[in-house]
Amino acid sequence: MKILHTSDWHIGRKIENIPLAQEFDLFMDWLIEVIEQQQIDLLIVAGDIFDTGMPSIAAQQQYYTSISRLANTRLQKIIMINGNHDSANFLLAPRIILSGLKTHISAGLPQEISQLILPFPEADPQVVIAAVPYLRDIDLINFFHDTAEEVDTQKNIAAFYHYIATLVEPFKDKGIPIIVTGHLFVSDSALDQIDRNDYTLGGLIDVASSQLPDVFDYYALGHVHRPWQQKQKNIFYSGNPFFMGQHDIKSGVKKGVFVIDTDDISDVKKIETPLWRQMVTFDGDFDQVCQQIASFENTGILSPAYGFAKITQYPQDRPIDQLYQQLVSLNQDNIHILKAVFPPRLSDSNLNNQDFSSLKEYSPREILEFHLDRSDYSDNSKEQILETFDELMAIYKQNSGLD
Ligand SMILES: [Mn+2]
Repeated sequence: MKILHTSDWHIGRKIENIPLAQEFDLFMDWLIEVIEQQQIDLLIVAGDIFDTGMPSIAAQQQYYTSISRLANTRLQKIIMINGNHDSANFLLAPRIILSGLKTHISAGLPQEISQLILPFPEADPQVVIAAVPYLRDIDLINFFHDTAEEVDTQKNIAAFYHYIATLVEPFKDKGIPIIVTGHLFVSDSALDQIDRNDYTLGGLIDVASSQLPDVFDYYALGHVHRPWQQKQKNIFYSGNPFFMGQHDIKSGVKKGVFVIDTDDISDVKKIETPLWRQMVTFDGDFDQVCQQIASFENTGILSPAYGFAKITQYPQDRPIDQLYQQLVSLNQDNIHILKAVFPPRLSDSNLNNQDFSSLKEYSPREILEFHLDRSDYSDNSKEQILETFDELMAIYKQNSGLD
């Protein structure tokens, strides 16, 4: 029995208002080819199916088209869980129709937790999938009957996985491999501080891998966008299948999916996805960035590549809008500059004296940082203000479909 693990499709995602629909379509073509070539029987999608809880019509169309295409492959079953970006109810609404398309949706906690345990094939199981969805605080509080003072999300998540471990024990005793899913942030030293900030956005609590049970042969996880594995606990993040923004560029790790064979479950294979759309960052003073952009060669399949520029210094006698226009007009066949950040002019004592037309070159966070730098707050307070800001922005983006 062969299983393919992928996650974080973020259907409907846009960067700087440009939809990543073409990238997703190419991914789906590729995925279907891989399913046939590798003779995959089961597909697991570990959450963040959509980018937002109420996806656009175009995103919904892409989702249902993909499911019907996948159902027409050799796959016997598709198991999807919700992520922190998804609305559980939205995913569950068509579940009866989707069950006719080989698709099982696990989103939110059912009344009977044992319903999360899916032996496969049912009559004579060769593998058991414990389809644990994204665990929201409220689900866990209800499940553990916590009072307000007792709430400890970190402890609850770990305890829930230990409870699931007791449910799969009879299968484990028969030597049947157990795969558990999840959409959570397992923190370990391999993830640096920047990643931690990215992944605890939206209020996700980090759980140390040492707190999780040992019984599972494979944790098929979503949430961390970089492919990542922790062998001691069999923890695997497939990551998102293609570049979805600036944070994907810095890791330098190739995107992909994981393939598991129940005949030898410890032998996990990563299959890299092609580089459909290359994304790059340019850093330096204005002339250096111009040169980098002008000499850039696109190695992605789609043209142009997408670029993000961060300018450290620039001629003080020219308006930022003009410099910006110069940047974006360079090498347009190869590279499309989605965003260029210019630091505030040194001559300006505060933002009030700035040419406000250039404010759009800054992210809201950069404007806040600019003000904090000039404030009397302690470093500690500044950090707390920025953290609170990040949390609010994540909630706002999630609810409004921006990002
Ligand atoms: Mn995600």
